[in-house]
Amino acid sequence: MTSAAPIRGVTDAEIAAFHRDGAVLLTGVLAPEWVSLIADGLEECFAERDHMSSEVVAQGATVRADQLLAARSPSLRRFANESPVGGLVGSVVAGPVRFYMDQMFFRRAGPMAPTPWHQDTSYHNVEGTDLVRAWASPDPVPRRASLEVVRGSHRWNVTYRPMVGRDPDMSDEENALRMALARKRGVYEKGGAGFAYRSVVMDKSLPPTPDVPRDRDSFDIMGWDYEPGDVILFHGDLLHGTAEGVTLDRDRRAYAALFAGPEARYIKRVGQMVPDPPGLAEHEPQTGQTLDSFGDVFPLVWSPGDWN
Ligand SMILES: O=C(O)CCC(=O)C(=O)O
Repeated sequence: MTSAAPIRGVTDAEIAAFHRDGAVLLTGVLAPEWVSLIADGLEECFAERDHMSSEVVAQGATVRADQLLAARSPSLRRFANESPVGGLVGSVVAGPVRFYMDQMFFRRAGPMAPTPWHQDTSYHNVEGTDLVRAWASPDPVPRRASLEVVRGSHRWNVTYRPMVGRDPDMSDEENALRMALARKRGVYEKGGAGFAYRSVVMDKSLPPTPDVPRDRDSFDIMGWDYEPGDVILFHGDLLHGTAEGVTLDRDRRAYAALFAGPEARYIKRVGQMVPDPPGLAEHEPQTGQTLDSFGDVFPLVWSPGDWN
């Protein structure tokens, strides 16, 4: 499987912007057939929940956040492995790229549940300087509803404590009560937008994530007007989220895949939030192993020379 060529290649200026800011919007890189594949795959997964489907309720609105979609959707498996996104990532890491995992953040039109500010890598048993997220949507997303990032935060050399909004096995009322009690007792620490840390998997050795919504003006926040066919690439350590108090005029169906360059390594995290991809446990992975040790779990999707 090899990542197909994009409509256009990544420019040197875009590569420099990615490394400087931690994120870059690549405009007009995906042909319509790839955009349709994302829409089909997301609708398919939205219609059929699995055991990792969760509804995160925040500020009275809901976002459906599912994990490991390529494992269950042929459309998204094809997109992750064969679309240009793997090669776009390869252009910024300048090395071979493996597909690590994917997620969806699916919202219908109406009040928008904000995404809490976080770093992606702290949620997974992987670390490295060349972990890159590729974010794409079949819907136009205006700047006010954009994925937002703190410019340059991928260089802060810190891993923050990951946060979750709610326990998917509990009702809204139980969750709200549990969070209120836990905060009172100091078990959870409040994050932005009513999100909280979950004590069972909380790694107290990691510093709390900054409350970006509260101190918004003190951060250098970037966002974009996004059109279908664009791809946002951002570094796995970059602090990102979405703004609060937004109402969506139309659906905002987002697909985000995490890709790994050759430096990425397995790390057993105390605070791992997202289960390892299927098949990894059988390898009995050890902290420090590079991902090429698990080639059947993390397929190679692009190598230098494939199309650039
Ligand atoms: O699109 C969103 O709301 C959040 C995306 C995100 O957090 C991610 O891709 O890691």
